[in-house]
Amino acid sequence: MNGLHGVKSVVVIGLGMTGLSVVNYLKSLPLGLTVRVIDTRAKAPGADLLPADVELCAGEWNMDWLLGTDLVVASPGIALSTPELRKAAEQGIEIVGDIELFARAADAQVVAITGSNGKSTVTALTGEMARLGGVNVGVGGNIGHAALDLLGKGHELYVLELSSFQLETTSSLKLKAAAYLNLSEDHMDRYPGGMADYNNAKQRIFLNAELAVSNEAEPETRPFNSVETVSFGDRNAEYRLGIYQGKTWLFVEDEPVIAGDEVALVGRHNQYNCLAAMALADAAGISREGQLDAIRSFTGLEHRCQLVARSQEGVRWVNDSKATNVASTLAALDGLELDGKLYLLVGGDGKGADFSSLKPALDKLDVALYCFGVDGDQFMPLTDSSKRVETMAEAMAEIADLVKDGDMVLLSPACASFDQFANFMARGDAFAQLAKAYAGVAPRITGGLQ
Ligand code: UMA
Ligand code: ADP
Repeated sequence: MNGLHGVKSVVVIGLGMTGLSVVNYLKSLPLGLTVRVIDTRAKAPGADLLPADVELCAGEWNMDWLLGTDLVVASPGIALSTPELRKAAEQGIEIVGDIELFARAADAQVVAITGSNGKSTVTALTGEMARLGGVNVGVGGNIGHAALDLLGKGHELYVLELSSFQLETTSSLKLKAAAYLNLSEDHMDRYPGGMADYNNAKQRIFLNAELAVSNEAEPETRPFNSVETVSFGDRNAEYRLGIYQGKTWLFVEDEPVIAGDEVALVGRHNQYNCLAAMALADAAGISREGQLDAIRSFTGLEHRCQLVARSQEGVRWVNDSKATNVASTLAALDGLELDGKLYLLVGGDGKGADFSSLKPALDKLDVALYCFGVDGDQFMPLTDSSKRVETMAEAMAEIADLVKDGDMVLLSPACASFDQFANFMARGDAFAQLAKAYAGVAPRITGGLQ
């Protein structure tokens, strides 16, 4: 079962992680398909790993290939509005993404997660719940492990993180449950129609879902279609935070299931992330015991509010490089209480965002704002003492001479990294390396800020 009946030739657009997984998958099928790849980059990242019988056109479009094929598989980094892809679509050529191919071949139940922030955390946590609940689980998608690479490994459950780009090219993914965590401004360079377009793409997660998991506080995350819905939140949500024996607990319906202070992840946003993961896990039949074991032990992923160094003087360096939009930076600042000053590093590729909503959160803090990267200027009006620097390293060097006991240096840039780094991981690694050097002590890595 692969849904490729009648297809003889496929053109794959993009040869990054997705494109390569698509090529490998297509070549593994006993269909004798002719597979060709177009990548608009002169140096396509996966070129060295391409099977010898797969032709590559790099640095330009080959319209003969594109318009002469039966099927196009587009990587998420390529917009469907690209004129060449529009032309192919106008000529009636089917264009899908890797997740659609996965959907047509998936051999076990699937749950999936989308949203502007928290996707990777909820995906990894749900996967951990399944693993600790004794389920052979495959975790992948936008989290950094191509979904097609999970197939054929005997998994009993798939947990997929899905970006809006991936959802745009997916139409038949059957989901046991689908979570839409939140919606905030991001990727406006890809959605000229604004937030409505971005939301429409995310809503596609519910197209063939048995259960929707929505955020009670964000009506946009409720399905447009009539799929059964549960929500997470504070008030009437099935999965909610509430007070029990004088402290915050995570509730399912009326039952308090785990105290907030037993959650290994830090911050209120992460307690909501746990609730969303529990809703998905319940739908997938994962035991409550496995769920709670994961909530107690999962301290989070790298580059998300991660303490990477602490000096003998008590200065902390925190890597939140994955904060690539305003809402994620706001989540890092929310409830932050410091004895000293916050040195906040922001900037990079702003993706057309409006950063003014950071101002109220910054006004509440004793903060020195360092603005770097191609869109650094856009942050300058946010505080009176903002400093413009060219690079993150330049800011780090300057800050190292200023920090005192109780201060925190936080990289939570609210921007993508592509102007100066290969990706957010490279940016976070560079920060951590400098932080360790300036702290002058062996790092103590933990999952959170406090
Ligand atoms: N590109 C070109 N020409 C091409 C193809 C791609 O210039 O012909 C550029 C794109 O504009 C983009 C870059 O190359 O900047 C990478 O695009 P890609 O589609 O080749 O990316 P992959 O390496 O396949 O990685 C993708 C996801 N990346 C994107 O959607 C941009 C990865 O998510 C994901 O982990 C991987 O598939 C496996 O599913 C990363 C990401 O940044 C983490 N996602 C965005 C986000 O989370 O905000 C959506
Ligand atoms: P995504 O995969 O959607 O980018 P991550 O789990 O990688 O989400 O987290 C990205 C950023 O968003 C990090 O800075 C993290 O601290 C922050 N974050 C995580 N969960 C939430 C949430 N529920 N609301 C807002 N920000 C969040």
